Amino acid sequence: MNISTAFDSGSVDIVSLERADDIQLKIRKDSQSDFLQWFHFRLQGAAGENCRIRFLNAGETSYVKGWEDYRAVASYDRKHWFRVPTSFDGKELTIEHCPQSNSVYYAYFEPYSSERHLDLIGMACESAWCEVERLGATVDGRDLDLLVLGDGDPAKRKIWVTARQHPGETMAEWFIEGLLERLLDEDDAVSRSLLAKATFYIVPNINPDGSARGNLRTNAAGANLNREWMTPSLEFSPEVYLVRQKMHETGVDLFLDAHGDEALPYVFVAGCEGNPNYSPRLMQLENAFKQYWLQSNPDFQDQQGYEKDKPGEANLTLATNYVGQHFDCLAYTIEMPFKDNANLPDEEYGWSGERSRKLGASVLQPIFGVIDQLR
Ligand code: GEM
Ligand code: ZN
Repeated sequence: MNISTAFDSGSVDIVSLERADDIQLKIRKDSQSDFLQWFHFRLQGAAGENCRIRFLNAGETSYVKGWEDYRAVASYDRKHWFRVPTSFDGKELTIEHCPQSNSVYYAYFEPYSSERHLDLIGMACESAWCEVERLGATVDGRDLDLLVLGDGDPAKRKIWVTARQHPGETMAEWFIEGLLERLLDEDDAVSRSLLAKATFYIVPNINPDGSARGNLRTNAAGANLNREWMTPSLEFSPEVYLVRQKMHETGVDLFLDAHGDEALPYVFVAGCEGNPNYSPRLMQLENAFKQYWLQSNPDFQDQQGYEKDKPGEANLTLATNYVGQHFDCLAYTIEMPFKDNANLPDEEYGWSGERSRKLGASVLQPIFGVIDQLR
């Protein structure tokens, strides 16, 4: 048998590979950081074996509640991912699976590769409505890609969408893929109406280094990008520095930041209720946005989510809070589950790349609902 991680977002440490029914692994820490949760590896030579894969340090990971009712994903062809029997005893996470092939991949969530990212950029640029702009270099020297959709008319609204500040939250880039595909559909009336009213600035992956490295939460320098928005630096968090700089050039009328949540099995949003500038206008915009989304996509719900920030106590180092405060605009963190949507469970797949894509396409409805009220 063999286990390898020498591929995009591959990450796990091998403790023992002596017996298929007692494979012992450890989840690896993020670069220059103590965060740990993401895993992605290839197992070869175990076809027909009743494999028992134990993650010995699951009880020491960043989000231990993420293992309750969690099932890992597996794939033979790296395109079709399915859930496999998984259990957590408070200390170890155990996958029990009999691979049908001598090559099988296991991951924390359905991966979104660097190559697929570059294909997404390529697909978008095929459209006459979309230009790609290189904002600069990441810590490891990758291009930081910005997609600009629309004619850039300064009179139009500016809608910014970012994804994968936390690179292991791969559902965020699946979400962007679905959003982009619909926004660039010339037969879609909502898309055409939106592009007549707004310019979209979309960053499909603000942390490409962390994605390729198999990090859950940090960039190559160990920065949690979603705590860098007050004082980003070109050395430690160039990805935030460059996006923020561009936002200051264009202005922002609506901001969405796509994430995944390890523990809560729901799709939800987190707003700016704790910001110093939070106002009845922003509250009304947040409520309208949620109502439009509730009416158009039952995968979205507003009963479960993060505890609300107390007035004036928001942490302005977070993207949504910083942008909402600085630009006095509607700003939301969008959360998707690593597990499943408990309101609409899918036994075979749980929450998935495809459901994230469909959710991304559906977010155009609430954007369309509030576009004329943003200012
Ligand atoms: C979260 S954002 C947390 C927002 N919390 C409240 N109460 N508004 C983070 O960065 O920790 C996003 C994520 O990682 O999914
Ligand atoms: Zn996140």
